[in-house]
Amino acid sequence: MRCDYVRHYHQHGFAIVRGVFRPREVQELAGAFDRLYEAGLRRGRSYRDHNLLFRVATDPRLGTIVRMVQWPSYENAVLARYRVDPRMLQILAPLVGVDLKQIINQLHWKPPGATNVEFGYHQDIRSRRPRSAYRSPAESYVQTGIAIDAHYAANGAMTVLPGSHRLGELPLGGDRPTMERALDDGELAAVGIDTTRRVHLELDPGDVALWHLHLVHGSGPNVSDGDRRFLINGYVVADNCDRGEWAFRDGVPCALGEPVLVHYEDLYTRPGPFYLP
Ligand SMILES: O=C(O)CCC(=O)C(=O)O
Repeated sequence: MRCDYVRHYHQHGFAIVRGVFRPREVQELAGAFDRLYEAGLRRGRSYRDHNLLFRVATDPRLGTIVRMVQWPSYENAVLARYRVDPRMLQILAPLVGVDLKQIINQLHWKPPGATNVEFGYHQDIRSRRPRSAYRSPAESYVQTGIAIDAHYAANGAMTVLPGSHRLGELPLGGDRPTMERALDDGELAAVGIDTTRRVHLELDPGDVALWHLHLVHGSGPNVSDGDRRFLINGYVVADNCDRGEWAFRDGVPCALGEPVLVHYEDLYTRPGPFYLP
């Protein structure tokens, strides 16, 4: 595996490792995405069962869409396998070591023509709550994204601001949820970021992107005629995090068991299943 991605990550706050997963493997992942999408449409509403969350939304052009599913790996053997794939560890180890917990396991969809699928500019540090559970977050946490489809500007690729990871935590977008905001250059200008520096992550299926907790990023609508499916897994140095599911202990993959506390605060008092308003 090429090692210059580590230097690129430190310098720019993101990196791309090309061709990690083979076409046959991407096809297997795409099949898992499609089955989960259908399950979300069948439910027709946002739904939670412990950490598993289907986020179903209405798109002005397409009607009911599934925007994302969190923690499908509790139920889906294919996704459970890829979250702890040794190639992911190989990519992560030079950055965060071999004792890792996982705090994000998420599928994102942007169906062709969908507009209600944007992610406003944000830094992932914003979602690391409670902050006391995350020690030395900037050095301890790496977010990864596996492209299932080709990922490019027209289908709503991730848009990143290279070097913005060095700016620390910024008040981007106020309190409004990232998934309810569109990409808005005005928000960048408001925190003093030069909007001309943004770049789209261009990925082929099977490529893995990595980004830093402070990297400013977001993504726009899908104005192409193809799908845009993206598998996101976020890992953290186990010693520096009180939350999350073990992913690798001393480099050995860890299977999921009973759900533990990650983001859903009411896991033990209101585990579900239930529909969300
Ligand atoms: O799928 C996307 O473009 C959103 C990715 C993202 O912003 C995130 O996971 O933080």
